[in-house]
This record gives sequence, C-alpha cells and structure tokens, in this order.
Amino acid sequence: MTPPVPLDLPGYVHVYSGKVRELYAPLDPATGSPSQDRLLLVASDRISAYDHVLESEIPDKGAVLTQLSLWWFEQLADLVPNHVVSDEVPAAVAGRALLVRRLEMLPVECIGRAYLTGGGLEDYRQNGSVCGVPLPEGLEDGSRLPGPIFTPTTKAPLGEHDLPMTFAEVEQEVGARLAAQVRDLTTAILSRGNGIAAARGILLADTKVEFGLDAASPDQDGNPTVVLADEVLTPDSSRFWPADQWQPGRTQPSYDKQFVRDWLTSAASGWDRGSGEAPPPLPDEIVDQTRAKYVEAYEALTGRTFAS
Ligand code: Q0Z
Repeated sequence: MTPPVPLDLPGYVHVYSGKVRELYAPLDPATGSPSQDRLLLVASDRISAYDHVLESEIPDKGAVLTQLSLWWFEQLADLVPNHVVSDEVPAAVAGRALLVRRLEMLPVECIGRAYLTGGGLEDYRQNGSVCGVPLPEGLEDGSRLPGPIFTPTTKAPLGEHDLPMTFAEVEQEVGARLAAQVRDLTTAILSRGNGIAAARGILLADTKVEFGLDAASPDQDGNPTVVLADEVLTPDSSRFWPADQWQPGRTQPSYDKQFVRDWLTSAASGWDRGSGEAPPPLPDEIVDQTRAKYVEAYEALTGRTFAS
C-alpha cells in the first residue's frame, strides 16, 4: 500500500496520517515553531472498505464529513464542549479542515451502541455480553438494544485492530471519575444523535467518539475539562442505516458504502476479498452514486444544502 503524500501547506507542518485524514500543526509566524495548542485536522476524499483504503477517491467526501461533524458539534454543544476553534483554514483545504484545540487525548475509543452488529455482535455471540455489559438472550444482527450501551476499546496503532475493554479497564486507565464521565457522555451523544436522525429516516447503530482533556480550562471542581474531539457522528465514525430497510436478522445495508461493497463483492470487480490483494479502482458510476449518498445523508440530517 502506498501511503498518500501529505499536502504541502505553507505555515503548517504535517504531524500525523490516519487512514483517511491528516493532522498538521500550525507554525508560529514569529518563531517558525509548531504550535503546542492547536492542530489542523484535514479530511481527505479517501474511502475505506473491507479494511482497505481504496485507490479511488469520492469527490467532496472530506468536505461533506467535515461539515457534518461541525453541524453535530453545534447540536451537541449543550451536552459537551468540543475542540473546534475555527473553520477558517488554508484555501487548499477549504471546507474539509478544522482548526482545533490540541488536547491530551484519553487512551480509549469510546463506542456507544444502540443496535447490535459488527464486533459487538461477535462479543455477544461468544459471551452473551459486549465489553462486559450483559445483554438479553435472543438478539440477532441488527437488533435494537434495550438502551444505549458503552462498549469501549483500546486505541491500537494504525493497521492493528482495537480490542474490547471492560468498564473496569477504562477506570484503571483514566480513573473512575473520568470513566463514568466519558461513558455517560458517549451514550448521551448517541441518544441525541438518534433522536435527530430518526426524524430523517436514519438509524445510528453505533458510534465512536474521542475525548481529550483541556488542562488550560479546569471545570468547577478544578479538574481538566473533558472535551469532545476528532470527528463526530459521521458515516466514517458511525454506522448509518436507512430506517426503512432495517430488518434484524441480517447484515443491514450501509447508508453510505453499500454501492462500494456491493460492487467490490460482485463478479464485475474481479476482486477476491480473501486474497489480501488491493481492491481494484471503482467504476465512475459507483463513485458518483457513493458521493450522492454522502451528500444525501448530510442534507437529510442537517436540512441544509451541501455546497461544494
Ligand atoms: C486526533 C486523527 C489523523 C485526524 C490525535 N484535538 C486534538 N488534540 C490532540 N490530538 C488529537 C485531536 Cl483531534 C488527535 N487524532 C486522530 C488522526 C487525522 C484525526 F491523522 N489523533
């Protein structure tokens, strides 16, 4: 796999590459040294499927997800402060980047689940519980859970898979007070998200959120403020399902990636998912249909028109 070349952004230094996003640090114009308290978070148009980053890009995907995340941060602002400083960014990344507060990130992927699928379903089938949270018998792929649950994982290095954590393990990592705080915030964010999405015909099966600490602004008790970071309630961090096609007992169609998955696993692609080979480039028609689904999700959720 060839890693993408980071953009040359004058006034910024590249600090990290994720699968489909990049992090930069602004340079202090006076000293030329990287900022210690700000980051530029840039979303690319890259897309992953079946654990591969595809060579085909989806035009405007980075901008749609950035604008959606920004909109969700506003919808959630009464529940939790967020890391956004500004959407005024270099022209080369206009619309698809945010300037954010640099936080001390908690070493936990905070996952909330409202429906059972994916890794949660595997854990349930083996143990009758997910991350130690006991669940009723008889649930199937896509079942709605009795209530939203917190199913944290470790943050594995890039290329490795995250592992389920129990709540007790999160407590050991960050302390009991913070563990309870991020658990309650994660389920509150997912519930708020589902409340808003339901009215638009979309289910949010699960979501991954990340929190950081802002030591510079202590809360009422003098503890560092817990801040919602990264991206929030985007199709890359959450499973979006069309509500009218929800049918427990099978794999649910994905709101955004279904055309990609269906084509990659069809005879037409000539690709064998189990081969370890890179998937082939997507046909233009699959790219166009997928772009339209991202825009449709953005417009349905926000009630805004996506302007590229
Ligand atoms: C986010 C990631 C990538 C995008 C670190 N506010 C923050 N403060 C400190 N660190 C982070 C954030 Cl958001 C942070 N990530 C994940 C990687 C592009 C987001 F390459 N890693």
